[in-house]
This record gives sequence, structure tokens and C-alpha cells, in this order.
Amino acid sequence: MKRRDFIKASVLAASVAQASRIDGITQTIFDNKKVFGANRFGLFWANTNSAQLVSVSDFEGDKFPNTMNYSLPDSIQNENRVLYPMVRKSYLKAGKPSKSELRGKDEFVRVSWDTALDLAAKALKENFDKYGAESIYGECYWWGGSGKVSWGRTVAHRMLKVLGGYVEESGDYSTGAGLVIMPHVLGSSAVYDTPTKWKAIVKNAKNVVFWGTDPIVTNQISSIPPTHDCYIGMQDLKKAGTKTFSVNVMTNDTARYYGSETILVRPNTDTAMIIGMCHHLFTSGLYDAEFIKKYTVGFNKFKAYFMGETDDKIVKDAAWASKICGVPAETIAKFAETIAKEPTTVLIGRALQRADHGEQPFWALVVLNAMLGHIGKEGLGFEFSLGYNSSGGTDKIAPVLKGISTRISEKYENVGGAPWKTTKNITIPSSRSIEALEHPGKEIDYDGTKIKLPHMRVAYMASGSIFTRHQDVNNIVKQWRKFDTVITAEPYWTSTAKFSDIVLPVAIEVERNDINQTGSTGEYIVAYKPVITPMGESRSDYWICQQICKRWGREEVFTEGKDELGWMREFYADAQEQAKNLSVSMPSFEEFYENGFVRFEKDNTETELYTRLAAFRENPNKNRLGTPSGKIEIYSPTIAKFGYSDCPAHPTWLEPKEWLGDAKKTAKYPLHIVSPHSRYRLHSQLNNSIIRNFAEVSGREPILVNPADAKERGLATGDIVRVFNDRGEILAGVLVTDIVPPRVAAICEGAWYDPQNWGEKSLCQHGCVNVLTFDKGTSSLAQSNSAHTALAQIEKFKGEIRPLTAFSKPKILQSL
Ligand SMILES: Nc1nc2c(c(=O)[nH]1)N[C@H]1C(S)=C(S)[C@@H](COP(=O)(O)OP(=O)(O)OC[C@H]3O[C@@H](n4cnc5c(=O)[nH]c(N)nc54)[C@H](O)[C@@H]3O)O[C@H]1N2
Ligand SMILES: Nc1nc2c(c(=O)[nH]1)N[C@H]1C(S)=C(S)[C@@H](COP(=O)(O)OP(=O)(O)OC[C@H]3O[C@@H](n4cnc5c(=O)[nH]c(N)nc54)[C@H](O)[C@@H]3O)O[C@H]1N2
Ligand SMILES: [Mo]
Repeated sequence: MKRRDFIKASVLAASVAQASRIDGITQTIFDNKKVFGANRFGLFWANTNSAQLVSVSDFEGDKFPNTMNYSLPDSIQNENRVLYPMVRKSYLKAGKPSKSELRGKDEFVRVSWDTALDLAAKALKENFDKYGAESIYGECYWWGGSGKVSWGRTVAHRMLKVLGGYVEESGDYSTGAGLVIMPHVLGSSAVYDTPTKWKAIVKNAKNVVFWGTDPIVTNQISSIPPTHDCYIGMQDLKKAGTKTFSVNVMTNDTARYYGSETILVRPNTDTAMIIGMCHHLFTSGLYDAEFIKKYTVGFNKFKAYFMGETDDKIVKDAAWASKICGVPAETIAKFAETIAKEPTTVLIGRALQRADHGEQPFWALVVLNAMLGHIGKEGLGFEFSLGYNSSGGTDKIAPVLKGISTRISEKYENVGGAPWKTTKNITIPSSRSIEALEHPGKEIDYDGTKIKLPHMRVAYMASGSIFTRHQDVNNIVKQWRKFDTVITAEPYWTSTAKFSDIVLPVAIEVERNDINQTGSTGEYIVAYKPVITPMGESRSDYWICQQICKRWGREEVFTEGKDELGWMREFYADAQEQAKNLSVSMPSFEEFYENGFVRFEKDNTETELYTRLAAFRENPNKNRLGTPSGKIEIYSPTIAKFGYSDCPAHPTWLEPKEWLGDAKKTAKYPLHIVSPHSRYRLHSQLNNSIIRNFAEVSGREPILVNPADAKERGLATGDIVRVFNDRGEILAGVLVTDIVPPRVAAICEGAWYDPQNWGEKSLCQHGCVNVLTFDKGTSSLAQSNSAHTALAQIEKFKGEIRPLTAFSKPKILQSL
């Protein structure tokens, strides 16, 4: 088959939605194929037979292939795929919003694509026309699907921009507090800046501190297909025998890989420990006074605070810190001394700031590093970004692939009054959506401004999973009813899909066309191809959004006359142009598409030893930071002006809303629940697949419990327990282990939500940890989520254990 014909044929295979599977199978029986594929887990070979994905095998160019991808055939060809467009019965009957209290209880009715799209397009348009952008919740979120053309999040945003505007969230759940505090401290968002290279760290560091980070686990996935080069650097670090520390609430995989000296800190108390270290460095004369003088402002104000010269009169020494964080004072002092005296790199994770007052530990860590004085020396100082995205490997000399955006071409200014030109998106801080549903019109503080929470009426959900992502799930269930219409584009019957009115079945990476570039070194430009026929009638997010725009008479505004392959060609051609200037060669599009990838081989030696803030260290006048002073702000006059009691003007220890030091609260709920990211999935993704069998305990999400806590409660590994607090209750499977210290219990985020009764404050039978967490902004500054702040109690579950329903389909009617 000629290349062009091959492309046409595969597009056809993907686009004939009603094609009979039986015909497909008889035509293609025993046609073993090995096709290149890529997704957020990595690069792989997809082995197909008879139009099915039979297995996934390692791609040679992926340095450390991610075993998660082996579960792909099971997760993709799973019985809980949404096969057809569906509408909730009461909604369909009325042809408009109806009986939202029956969401999650009503049956779904299979409908044609036309019916589903008509209803979705109508709900969006009518509400936008009547109530404006504030009525449309279009945040969507992040981790579902990928690609430069048909990623659900971007195309949904583009579609809602074509409508005129929508409600979006600034920042993110990952590092929302860091993103807002860092511009005040370092003059840039910092958390997403280019990170220091592993090579530079391995070459120069005598100590590497993993502070609240577990990169062995979290580097497995990436926002763009990873080639996992980071693990080369991480392996080299081990080979070099560099001393490592892990400051954490448990002994995590990274600490075990390196055999790190683990300093166990009480959850959410790192700020106190860091301030205690600063006090010790200052009083013992071990801090770098010259660095502080040359590169920072406001040290004296912070010094007065930790020396007990401010209103509270408390000397914040190591002994003071020890009482709060649980680390012996001598350990705090010795640790501070070691990392001050020897070349040290501090790698900072994000869980630290996904907690009440999450701005503080990030700020405090920057200040501690300023006192250590290593910042900007080759491979040394602090780093926020080596815990994900496979970062820190050697860059390739490669073009940068463009992608579809929400920018609407000026060509279409005469279409439909071009509402996107006159309307503006409404932006609320990340994770404040449920608060908006609960209190529309309420004014909240945010980074020196006031934000009025919008009155949202319609939700368009794609690429995200709110019931596993967001905090206080029982409250989500309650507030979610306030939406008149919920439209969800999903490949699976997730809880979000089940709690919707209109469900649009989505084709995922191996079922559709797209293009992407690998991260973080840029080594490959990759093609996503429909290697199997999309399940049921599922279609790409791009196609879905295009069809909705078509119903508003604005199809071309969305497509600019291009289908997915058309966009792929355009982005590829742009990369070819760049490649010419870089003197690297790229094959024709057809050749690239057939092959599945193009590789850029040449290392970029210029950035090989890149170190964060090296330029600033070298010349602070020429390379001023973006802060008002141009220096690191230990005290921020800007934040002082905001006058927030929950985010003062220098790093400050503030008690979290719930923590182990609060005797009154721990009397009832004595355990701190932390919810790290799982090595067995990407948030909630893959939890519906066979990989669950490697992770679960007694068919539930595991809860890691210390032997002492288990003994006190008569618990053994394999027991099913009820984990509860005032917000809710979940079941989980006990794993007794001293990986977690006494009074800390860990349940990974992302287990599918499985309420016994949809709609009431219900027991989750499966272990979705966010039933227990609370929904509160970190502070008036960032208003990000506080997912890692939660106390609870555990007891052996004595009730009836029912079969799980999380992974089953809802009741489906073939017609009304
Ligand atoms: N307690 C607690 N909660 C947390 C965290 C924590 O540490 N603790 N971490 C937080 C963080 S950092 C994050 S980033 C969030 C993650 O939150 P999300 O990004 O919401 O997480 P996912 O579970 O990956 O959701 C992706 C959804 O997209 C769907 N999907 C897959 N492919 C496609 C596609 O091609 N198209 C469409 N339309 N959908 C698709 C998947 O089935 C899945 O339902 O969770 C946050 N929540
Ligand atoms: N396999 C896998 N990898 C992922 C993801 C996934 O879902 N699965 N998600 C990706 C995403 S979206 C993100 S944002 C990143 C998240 O990256 P991180 O936020 O860095 O990851 P977490 O697992 O939440 O937490 C990292 C470590 O912090 C520790 N910790 C928790 N609370 C505290 C505390 O109070 N103090 C200290 N010192 N340590 C604490 C945890 O025990 C854990 O070892 O990971 C990315 N990588
Ligand atoms: Mo994240």
C-alpha cells in the first residue's frame, strides 16, 4: 500500500464509527501488526491482531520503558468503556435540564451522536447567550489524553472560546500554591522553569536532599510522552555514591532506592523544621552572609522573627522546631550543618505545598537555600522540577513542535458576531470550582485582588476526573446538583461520567490521529495513529468539539478548514522549517507518519550542565530577578501590603487546619492521612485495568498503616477497614508496614470513587481518599488545594462487604 493510501485507510478505519466489528475481524483476521505508539506513560510498540490491541512491548528509544503501559490493552478494551453517546433518562425525556437530583441514579439512554450533540450544543449556547461566560464551567483539567491537536483540554477550551468564553481556573492542583508565591520570592513562577541538569548535580553535589519528593515514582509519567532520560541521571547519582537525604513523612521508593538517610517529619510541619534550621545556621555562624547580602532582601525581618524579636517573642530554634515537627533537635542541627558545609542540592516535591498554608514550605525552602549559599553554583542549590516530566536529561538539538491553541483566527471576525472578541474568560483560582457552586457571587481574596465567584450553570468536562481529583467528595456530590447540565467527554464510565447528563464517548490515543514531541529532551516527534478501530462509536475530542461548533454555525472558526491530519501536517511543516535552521534533517510527512516517529540525535552540549539561577549568581545586576527588588525576597513588601493573616510577609510557621499537633482534634481523629501519587497509575487512570491487581489489598485501595497503629486497633494486613472523619468514610485494604511512621497513614490519590448510594453522604466502598480531605484554599494568597491536610480514624469494617461497582457501567436503556 502506498504511504498516502495507508494514511487514508487508517483514517477511514478510525472514522467509520458504525463499522461492524464482525466485518472488521473477518477482513483482518491474523494480520499481526507492530505499530509505534506514544502517550503520557512513554513510547511503545502496539501489537495488534484482528483489529485488537493484543499487547504492548518496549520501544528501544524509551530509556526506561514504563511498565504501566503493559496494562493498556486491558484498560483500553475494557468493559467500562463508554461505547455510545448517552443521555440521562430524565434529561432526555424533558429535552432539557431536569431532575438533577437523579444524577447518578437515573438510567442512561443510548442515543445517536446527533441527539447527544444537539442537546450539548443547545445547553451551552442557550446559557452563554442568556447568562454569559460565567455560566459555563470549562476548566476540564489535565491528564486525560494528550497530543498537539486533539488533547481534550485544549480543544474543549478552543470550542468554548468559539462560543465566546467560559470559566477557567488559574494555576493548577499540582503546584498552585508554589505558582503564586514564587513570583513574589523569585520573580517567576519558578516551579515550571527549566530545571538543573542531573549531570550537573551528579558532577558537583556531595549531598542531595529529596525534600517531600519521590521522583523514582513520579517521573514515570509526563505531560508529554516521556523518554525517561531522567533515570539515567538518577542511576548515575547512585553509582557516584553521593550521600542522599529524604525529608519525608514516610520512607518512600526513592529513599529506598538510594538507601537515603530519611528524616521523618510530621506531615505539614516542614516550615517549622526549616525555620529551626535557619535559626541554627544563623546562630552558629554557618550561614552564607555574603550570599544573603548580595542576592537577597529582607533577611533582617525574617531574622527578627526566628530570633524571637517580634510580637510572639518565641525563639524559633531547633528545639522549638522539634516539638512541632517531631524531628529530634540534634538531627535538625546536624542536618543543617552538613548541608551548609558541603556542596548540596535540594530537590523539592509538590506535596509540601498541596497543604494548608502550602505557600510557606516553598518560601522557607528558598530562604534556607539562600542561607546555605549554594544557589547558582553548578548543579547546586534548590530545584522544584526534577520530580516529574522525566526532566533533567541532556537536551537534543531539535525543533519545537507547535500545537493547536485557543486563539481564534482573525479571518473569522464576521462569523456570528465574533463573541470571542468581546467576551472574556472568567478566571477563578485553581480548585475553587466547588466553592463557586456553593457560593456564587461570593468575593474571595487572591494574590492581592478580590475575585467574585461566578454563577456556573453548565459544565463541559473532558480530560479530568473531578470526583477523584477534588477534595471533600461528599460536598462535590451535593454542589454538583447545582449545575443544570453536565456534559462529559470520557472514554470510561468514571464517576464523573456517571454523574453527568450527557456523556460523549471519546476515542483515546491508539484510536485516533495526533502528533506530539517527547519530553523533556525533545528527542522525538511522534505520530499517534489509529492502530485499532475506536471502541463502539467513540470519536476524538477534536471531532466532538468540531461537531458542537458546527451546530452554532461556527465549524470553520474551530477547524480553520483542517481535519486532524491537516493540523498535523501544518505543525510538522513548521518543525521542518525550524529544522532547516538547526541543520537537522527531517523526512517527509508521509514517511514520518508511516514510521511513527522522527528522532533528533544530536546532543545540545550548551545546556548539558544547566543550573537554575546560575546567571543570576554570576551577575545579579545584569540578570535581575523579576521581583520588585530584582533579588530573592526573603521579606516581600508586596505581600506585606496585602495584609493577609494566613500568608504573612516572610516565611512563617502557621498551624494547619488539621495536624498531629492539635491535641483536641487528634483526640477524635488521631491519624494524619497523606495521599501520594501511585506507582500503579496516573491519578485515576489505569485503575480500571489489570494493574489494579498488583496494587490492591482485599480488592480495595491500600492504606499503609504502621505496626503500632495496627496493633492498637487489632488490624492485620488484608483487613478491610473503615477510614473516616466528619467529612466522610471510605473502605480500604490494610497494609501493615513501617514504611509509614506511627500516626501517619497513606492512601494514594486516584482510586475510583464508589459510593454505596449515589447522592447521599455515602460510604465509598473502594477507597477514594478525597472523601476524607477538605476543600479549603491554602491561603488568601494562592487559594490552591489543601489535599494533604486531613486527620481521620481507622477501624475494622464490620458491615456488609458488597461487590464493587466503581468499574461497572450504569444501567443503560437502548431507547426511552
Ligand atoms: N488527595 C489528593 N488529591 C489530589 C492530589 C493529591 O496529591 N492528593 N493530586 C492532585 C494533582 S497534582 C492532580 S494533577 C490532579 C489530577 O487530576 P485529573 O487530571 O483530573 O486526573 P485523572 O484521573 O488523570 O483524570 C483524567 C480523566 O481523563 C479521562 N481521559 C483519558 N483519556 C482521555 C481523552 O483522550 N479524552 C478525554 N476527554 N478524557 C480522557 C480519564 O479517563 C480520566 O477520567 O489530582 C489532584 N488531586
Ligand atoms: N506514577 C505517577 N507519577 C506521577 C503522577 C501519578 O499520578 N502517578 N502524577 C504526576 C503529577 S500530576 C504530579 S503534580 C506529580 C506530583 O508530585 P509530588 O507532589 O512531588 O508527589 P506526591 O506523591 O504527592 O508527594 C511526594 C512525596 O511527598 C511526601 N509528603 C507528603 N506530605 C508531606 C509533608 O508534609 N512533608 C514532607 N516532607 N513530605 C511529604 C510523600 O510521602 C511523597 O513521598 O507527580 C506526577 N507523576
Ligand atoms: Mo499534578
